[in-house]
Amino acid sequence: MDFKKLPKKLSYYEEIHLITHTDLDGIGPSIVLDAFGIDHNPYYVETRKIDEAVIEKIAELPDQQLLIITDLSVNEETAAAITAVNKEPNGRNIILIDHHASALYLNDFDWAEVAPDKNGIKMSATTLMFKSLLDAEFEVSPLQRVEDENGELQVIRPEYSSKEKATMLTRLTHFVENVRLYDTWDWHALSIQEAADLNTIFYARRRHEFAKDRMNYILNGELFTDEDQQYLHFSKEELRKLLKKKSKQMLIVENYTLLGHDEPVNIGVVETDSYFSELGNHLAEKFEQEIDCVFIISLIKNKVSLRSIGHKVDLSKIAKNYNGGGHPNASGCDLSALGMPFISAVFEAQNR
Ligand SMILES: [Mn+2]
Repeated sequence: MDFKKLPKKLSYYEEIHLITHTDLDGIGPSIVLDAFGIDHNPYYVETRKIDEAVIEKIAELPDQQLLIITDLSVNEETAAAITAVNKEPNGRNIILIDHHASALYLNDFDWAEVAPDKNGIKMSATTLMFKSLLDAEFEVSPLQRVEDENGELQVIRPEYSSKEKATMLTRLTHFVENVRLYDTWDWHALSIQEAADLNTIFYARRRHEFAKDRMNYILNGELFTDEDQQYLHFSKEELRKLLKKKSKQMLIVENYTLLGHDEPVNIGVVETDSYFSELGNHLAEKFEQEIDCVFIISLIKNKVSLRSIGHKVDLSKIAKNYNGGGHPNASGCDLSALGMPFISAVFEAQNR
């Protein structure tokens, strides 16, 4: 994909759709597009539902409309469907921007850009979206959505001075970097708490309110609202308690063989449904001598969050074998795919 051609392309389309991930790095590209004044319809999709969602969208995508996919990757079958759409003469087009190493094969297609890192810096989807728009010489010029007399949201495009645009670009850059720091876990190594706080607030707030308040940040310079600040204060205490409790509860499944990894591993297993990354990292560090990775399971959600530190295991390869995917140190898969052998091993660890 020649992203330099983006500006011409974006103004050419009658409507733009964005299919993106449900996490912070998923909403990031939508906020970036808004900040650059590019109106679009966002759809938030779980990793496991992406192919279904894209195929469905293709079926209803009208002529002269663009679909952008960010922070998610499609399988080969969907990739073939996208290639076919892009060859049609009706002006429909689909592009994909992702940073997951497991999606590198999509770079064979001219409609995709997959870059896990650039110049030695780990990328996030939000950063890649931001960079491609900057490279394409887009200007920060936030569109705003206001309710009209019928309660419907109308897009307005205020005029900004070049000084205002420069200030807003600095703020947007800061927001984008915080998303990148969080998504790549660089915030942890660099001890940048603000990035983790941004993620906490993302999960605490309703998605559209989060987006609206971050747009207010770009306009006014206040990253967290008073309500956000109060929540952060409360949640830090909650997190401290959770880390302590789960450190005590963690079971160790020893010498367990996983698909996608040659040697048997020791797995620290806990159950929770919040703070996966904070908890996973905390346990992986605390029990570095005893375990190779942490599996955080949620039976209700049929979800397992895989976390590790260092290079002992490539979790993305393991997760791929269990209906999931992700990064070497942070991935996710289905509990049902790990299946009864794993669950039995957990019970055995419990009885030891
Ligand atoms: Mn991401």
